[in-house]
Amino acid sequence: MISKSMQDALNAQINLEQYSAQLYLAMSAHCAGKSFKGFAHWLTVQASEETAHAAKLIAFLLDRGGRLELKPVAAPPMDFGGVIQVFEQTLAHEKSITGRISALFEQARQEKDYASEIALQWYVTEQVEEEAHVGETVDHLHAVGDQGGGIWYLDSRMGKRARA
Ligand code: OFO
Repeated sequence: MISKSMQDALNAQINLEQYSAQLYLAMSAHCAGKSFKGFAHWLTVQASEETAHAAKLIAFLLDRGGRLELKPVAAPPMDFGGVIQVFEQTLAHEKSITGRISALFEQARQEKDYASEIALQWYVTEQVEEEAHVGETVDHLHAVGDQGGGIWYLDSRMGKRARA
């Protein structure tokens, strides 16, 4: 049986993963509004991954006999600036999520909750991948700037991301 403190922490993380999905859908709509259909597509796929991250945590919580407490999901912003700013904000968000996952992992370790620790390892690895991909996109965006042909090339490349 999972501890009350770990149950609360996992419920909070589920809410954050759901917020991440909302945030990326809002960013996707923002990019689509600027006719950057490829960046919009990439962010929609990212939003569905975030929903899957929440679902995976929910399944784990229930398997441990925990209680799911869904809370209202905060509304994301509607304006994000240019595409470079969109992906800079994505990177900042992912870094903050990495911090939350690390804190959860530490809590599991302190509580000697080995099952949670092992489940959270997947999220630790996932965050490395997320930060690496988004960080690379930010570098590419800085290299091409937000004017000229380079950004349209990047847009078409981002549009090729396979659906999760
Ligand atoms: Fe769930 O990894 Fe991004 O936020």
